[in-house]
Amino acid sequence: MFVPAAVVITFVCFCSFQATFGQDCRSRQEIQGSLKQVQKLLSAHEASYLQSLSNLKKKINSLQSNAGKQTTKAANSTCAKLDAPINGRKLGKSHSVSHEVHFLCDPGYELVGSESRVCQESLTWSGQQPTCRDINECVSSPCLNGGTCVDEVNQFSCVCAKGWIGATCQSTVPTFFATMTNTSAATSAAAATLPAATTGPFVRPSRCSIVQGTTHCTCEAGYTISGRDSSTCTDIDECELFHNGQAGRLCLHACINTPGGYRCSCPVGYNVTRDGRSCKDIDECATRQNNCTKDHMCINTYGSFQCVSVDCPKIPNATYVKTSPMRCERNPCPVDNKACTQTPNSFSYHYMALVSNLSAPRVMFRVSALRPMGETLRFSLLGGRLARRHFTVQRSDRLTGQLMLVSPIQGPATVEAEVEMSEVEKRVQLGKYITKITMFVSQYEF
Ligand SMILES: [Ca+2]
Ligand SMILES: [Ca+2]
Repeated sequence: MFVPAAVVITFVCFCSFQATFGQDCRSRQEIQGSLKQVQKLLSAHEASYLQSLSNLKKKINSLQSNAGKQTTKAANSTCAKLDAPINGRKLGKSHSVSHEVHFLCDPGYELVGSESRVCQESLTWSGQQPTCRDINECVSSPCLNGGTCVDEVNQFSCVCAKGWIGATCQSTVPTFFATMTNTSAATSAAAATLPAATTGPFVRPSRCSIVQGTTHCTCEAGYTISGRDSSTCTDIDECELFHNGQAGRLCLHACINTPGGYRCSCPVGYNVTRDGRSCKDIDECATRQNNCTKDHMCINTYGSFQCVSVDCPKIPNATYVKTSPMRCERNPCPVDNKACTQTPNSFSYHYMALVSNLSAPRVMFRVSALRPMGETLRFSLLGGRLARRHFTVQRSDRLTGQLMLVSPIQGPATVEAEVEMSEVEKRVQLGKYITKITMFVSQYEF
């Protein structure tokens, strides 16, 4: 806008200069014509200038008005607080415009209504307030063999047809139960308890009561109504029901069904643990339940124990003496007896108890030199074919070798492995030390 004005002014000055000196100036008419043109131009620019100012003012007003509106909105731009549905949860705490909240139902319930709702510009929520409805677990007809499904929160129960038993009526009632279930129908007296009918330990009368004209019968814990005859409760065979880990194995070893319950049993050599389901080895060595003699050592094993004694090896050219119950050392070799110096300096004995089928690979045993010896230590596996099938020896650091289990051992078994550690300097063997490890592997995986 100011640039054209400057141009105009320059033009006017040029003309007035020429008019003052008057010699080569154009005629007065020409000057007046020019002045009129300049006036026109000025008017046009003035109009344009005013128009721009007016536009600018309008824009400023509009911006001020918008800013005002937004400030008002920010002051209370939240939607009303939403509650979580009963038996459900609400995710998202912000109730501001354009924020979302989500809804979830507890297990066993399904959402009816909007899964998510948005706080809209109008400060109202989109969608409908959801509710959580109990899922009818009976829809999939889970009860087998003519059983009737009863829907409960997050679960169902089956009232089995006569002759069937189990959570989904999947098993037949053993014949000795079936013969005892023919008792009288439920009593009509409200809140009455049936007298004990002619029942065996696996069959009990139910407790029935009438609530609003309907008979409800319940059983003692561990029993279930197994037929249409609701007056009789039959023991639940938990061992059968949880056979092979349908819902996790009940017992680590064996399951025994009992009237109203079950119990677990363990093999000889184990006690049932406090939770009643697992087996714990009996430490016969600690509890004097062993028959090891004085010159033997008792080694506790899984499910049993072993009596062991160390006899020092008889090797030509060398003699060994026991320096501790588990160690034999070679007597000093006579001077210049090279055959003697080639024999092992010592034998150490170790005994380990393992469970059957222990997963591999894993480190079973470490052999370390107590002090730096020679230039190099070499570790190697000695022993029979069985040892080579299951073990390998690796070096784990400069002074340590480790016996690794590389394939699981199926018990019961006794496996021996020998780790030889040799001290070498300038390719000459300075000494070798044997560690014998005997592993007693149990019959079971516990
Ligand atoms: Ca039982
Ligand atoms: Ca034992």
